[in-house]
Amino acid sequence: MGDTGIYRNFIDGEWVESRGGRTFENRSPTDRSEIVGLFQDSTSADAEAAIEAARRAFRRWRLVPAPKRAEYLFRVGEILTRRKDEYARAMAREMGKPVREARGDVQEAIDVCYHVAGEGRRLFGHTTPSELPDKACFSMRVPVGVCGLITPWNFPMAIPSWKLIPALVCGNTVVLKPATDAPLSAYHLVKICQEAGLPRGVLNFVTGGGGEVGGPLTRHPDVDLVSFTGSTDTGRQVNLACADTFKRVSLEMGGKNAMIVMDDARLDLAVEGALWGAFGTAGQRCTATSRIIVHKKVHKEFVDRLVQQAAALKVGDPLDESVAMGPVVNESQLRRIMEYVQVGRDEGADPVAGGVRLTKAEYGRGWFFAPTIFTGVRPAMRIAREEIFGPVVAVLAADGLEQALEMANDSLYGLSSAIYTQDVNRAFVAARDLETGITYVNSSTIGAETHLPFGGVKRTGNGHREGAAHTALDIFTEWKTVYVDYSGRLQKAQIDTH
Ligand code: UN1
Repeated sequence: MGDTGIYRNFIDGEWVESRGGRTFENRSPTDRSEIVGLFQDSTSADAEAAIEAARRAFRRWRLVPAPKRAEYLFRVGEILTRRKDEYARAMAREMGKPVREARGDVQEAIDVCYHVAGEGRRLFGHTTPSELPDKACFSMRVPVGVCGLITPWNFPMAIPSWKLIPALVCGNTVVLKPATDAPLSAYHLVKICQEAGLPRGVLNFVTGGGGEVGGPLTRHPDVDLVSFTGSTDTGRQVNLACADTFKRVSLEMGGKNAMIVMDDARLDLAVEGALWGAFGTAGQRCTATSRIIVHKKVHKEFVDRLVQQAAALKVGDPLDESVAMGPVVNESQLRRIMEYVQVGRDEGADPVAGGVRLTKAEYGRGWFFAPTIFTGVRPAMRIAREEIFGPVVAVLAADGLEQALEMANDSLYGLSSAIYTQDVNRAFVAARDLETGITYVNSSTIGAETHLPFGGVKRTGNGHREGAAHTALDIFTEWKTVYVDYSGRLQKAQIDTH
């Protein structure tokens, strides 16, 4: 950080200003008059310098033994643990999630560091017998190269860590571009990596817009891999841009996650799960519960209880420990949410809770929207199909498990799903048949743990699974196959078998 709250880029081990000399403001969504910091509004020349630094550093970093690489990451976890509260508060200020949830975000990054640091002593490959005598063969993981990581604002420390920490343990070097709505949390992560002694150029940090910074990351021939989390529209652009130079691409995109509530469900659990699933992080999670499919027999009771509890949620300053829901991240998100609420009304759905922007008293200084519940939603309605990314949930009615599953699967997306039931048979059928990358039983659609594969099917992703799980290693390594012939025989003696 500079003297007046100016945060710089981190390129080749130095904190530097953008070559273009421009900055942008990071303002609090809770109080628009509050500037959290000024960040570099970088140009493509900055991004290119970062890519070149990462390319140079790759030559040495790939040769550092993985257990040694892991030691840096373990130290990052230790420093993060000490600063958890400080960083959680900064996060709450910059993007509006309640500080209790922000602690969970930092904790995810800590969990990733500790889990992945252990991976430095595994990174297992495969050995297998050769067809030939006196010949060994094995395959091992090798790094991919320079990774461009493009990260969102909703989990501004957790998601950068999901990508960064596995990338580094595998021996890659990185250029990280955080979302302009929440660059401070990513800055903290980078700062700690520097403190942990990571060699220069291994991690580079460039803030700024998608065009100037994201563009070069997706097009530059020296970037080997791009990992992106964000909207499906931007993901498509990233994918198309990366196709030109055949980059490896990992995409985590939208969701329209359904929770099924059966007639035998424990309604106390289901209502509480729905509340946090729908309104946690103001509904701005890709795993947020945005559809609730309720068995007709319990529909009325479930909705009554949900509406009552939603009305009791305390909305306000995310730094207040008793607040359950903060503002949404920015004005354009707020407008989008308001548009969708209008769409829902026009489609004939019934807004039984919320549906309005909150503007009274201190709400007027930020981007607050009331927890909103629509009932009478039919599967064809846009509010049942499109990702809103705000505190808006659509309730649909079903007359049994089969219909509920059909409705849940009637979506372009496939990230997370949930079923509330006391019937073990129904639970297993749902776990098998819900077309999503993650399914919860008697727990909401949110709350993924970092050491399990995270990702979705259909238009949510492109087949990869991120997080700290072994599947992240598949993203950040290439397989190298090695044959060692120790027979001393001429090749022609083997020719008839190959
Ligand atoms: C996301 O919303 O992009 O599942 C990630 C969860 C979190 C991760 C969400 N642990 O709620």
